[in-house]
Amino acid sequence: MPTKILKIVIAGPYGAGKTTFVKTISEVLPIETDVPLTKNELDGKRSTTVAFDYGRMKIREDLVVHLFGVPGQERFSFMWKIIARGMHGYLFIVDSSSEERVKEAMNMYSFFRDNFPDTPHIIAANKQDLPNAVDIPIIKSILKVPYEVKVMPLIATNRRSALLVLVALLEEIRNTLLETIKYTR
Ligand SMILES: Nc1nc2c(ncn2[C@@H]2O[C@H](COP(=O)(O)OP(=O)(O)O)[C@@H](O)[C@H]2O)c(=O)[nH]1
Ligand SMILES: [Mg+2]
Repeated sequence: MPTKILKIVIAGPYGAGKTTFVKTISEVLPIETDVPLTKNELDGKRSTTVAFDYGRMKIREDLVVHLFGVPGQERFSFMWKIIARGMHGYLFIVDSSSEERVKEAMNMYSFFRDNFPDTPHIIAANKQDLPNAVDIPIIKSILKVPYEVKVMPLIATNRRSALLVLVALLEEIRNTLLETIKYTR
């Protein structure tokens, strides 16, 4: 049976949890391109991703998912389109530990919506293990998420939680494909 390959992009701002997510999910040793931060960038983080994260997971004998995490900082935005090329869907991760952090995701989310309007995606509200984590409806309103787009809670360090989010995205991709077939008949 031929193996189907899905390209999934992991987007979201700096510090959202993209590298953590890819590490938690990946069955192969993930490629990381994190470098130490300069002193004025240190705010609880020791490193940042400058190229991309890569990970892979075999869902079934005939279905393999390739994960590509983009660098979150705005100054790397020229790479977002390059990495996103040919993707089947994307997961947009936000740090939901405070409203300020959620607001930091506004520009990047708009970028993805504007540049990839027809690509299936879901949003993951990460760090839901933290005590003051922001609730899903507030995230929807800050990011102006269309009603049909799913926002799911996430704890990227937890494999079960990460897998639930990945499966929800795969379902979204499948539904979009089914819709496409329906309307082109
Ligand atoms: N409490 C908590 N911290 C997390 C979670 N996911 C990631 N982090 C932390 O958030 C920081 C940024 O994560 P990282 O994966 O490097 O973010 P990236 O810049 O999007 O790749 C790191 O210190 C992680 O350990 C989570 O689910 N809960
Ligand atoms: Mg990273």
